[in-house]
Amino acid sequence: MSSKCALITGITGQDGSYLSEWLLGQGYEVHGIVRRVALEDPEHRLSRLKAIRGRLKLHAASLESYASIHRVIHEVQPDECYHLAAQSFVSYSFDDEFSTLNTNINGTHFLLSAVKTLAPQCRFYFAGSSEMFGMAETVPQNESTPFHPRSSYGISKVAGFDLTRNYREAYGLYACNGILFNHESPRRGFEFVTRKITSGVAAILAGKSTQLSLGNLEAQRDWGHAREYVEGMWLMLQQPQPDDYVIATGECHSVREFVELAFAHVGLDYTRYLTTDPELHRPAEVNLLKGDASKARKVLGWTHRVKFADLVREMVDEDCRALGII
Ligand code: G4F
Repeated sequence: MSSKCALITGITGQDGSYLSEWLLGQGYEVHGIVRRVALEDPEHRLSRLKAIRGRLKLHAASLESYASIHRVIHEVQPDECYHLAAQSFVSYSFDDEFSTLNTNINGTHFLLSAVKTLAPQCRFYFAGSSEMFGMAETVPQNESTPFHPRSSYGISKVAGFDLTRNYREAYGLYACNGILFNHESPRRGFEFVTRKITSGVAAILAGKSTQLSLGNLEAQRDWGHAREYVEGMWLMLQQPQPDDYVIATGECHSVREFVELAFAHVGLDYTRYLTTDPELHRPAEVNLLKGDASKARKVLGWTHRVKFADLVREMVDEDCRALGII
């Protein structure tokens, strides 16, 4: 057991909540950066942290303000910093490129700079993304695959990746990039396709809705379980040397397959409920993402355990349970 201190940005999100639970289980003192509005509306904004809220130390700060980041790093003096916060919804990044780039790039830069100045021994994790590969030249993608991002979100993640690597190389910071492929769970936000599907299935089953409207059904993603992916983040910061790692299952499935399986799990035929809406298609799509996590398996000993079909079923079951229909 450790008595280390960790600081998490994005602690209120899916990954932040699982990572907090994991770190508490390892004996860490866990701090989180949250927006002031979250502290003022805990019922809603801190809902994923409900079970562990009393064991966390939350600090109001904004990734848009260097002064507030500086204050938190100075106060907390973390041993490990997990930078998960971002505008992370790819679709939204097409509507507002400027705020996506500003928040995601400056937020990462502010944090790296504050860590370098005030806590240079702190180990730093940056949440990179498979969206950095975008229109990838090769399948599957690994740490050597060139980036070709297709959205301002993807571009902001490439910038964050480069900043993190540069702080490692230029200033000797122990800084790692995780290149995580899509990871889901019952805690996923409702705007992402997997949760939109599973909550939609539950609503149809409960008689609260009659159809599910989606965009591109043929896009393929490598979907894993978020609870396992946060263990990969932690493992990256426990190595003798900092490095960058792909975390993925190595299996990909289309959105259509996800839909089919989710409906079939509750005995429904998806073709009776599914509609498509051209408005939900993206101006530039990433058609096929499939990760090669062999480096993480070899060096970190990380491997995924939850199978695609089990992930879909768990998400549908949880959404049905929330509506009181199972
Ligand atoms: O669930 P999505 O919105 O996730 P996306 O764009 O792959 O990004 C997620 O994973 C990344 C890791 O690779 C993260 F970096 C990122 O922050 C985020 O967590 O969309 C998945 C696919 C896309 O191809 C999209 O076009 O589903 C397709 N899709 C089809 N209909 C839809 C819909 N996506 C959404 N959100 N809503 C739809 O109605």
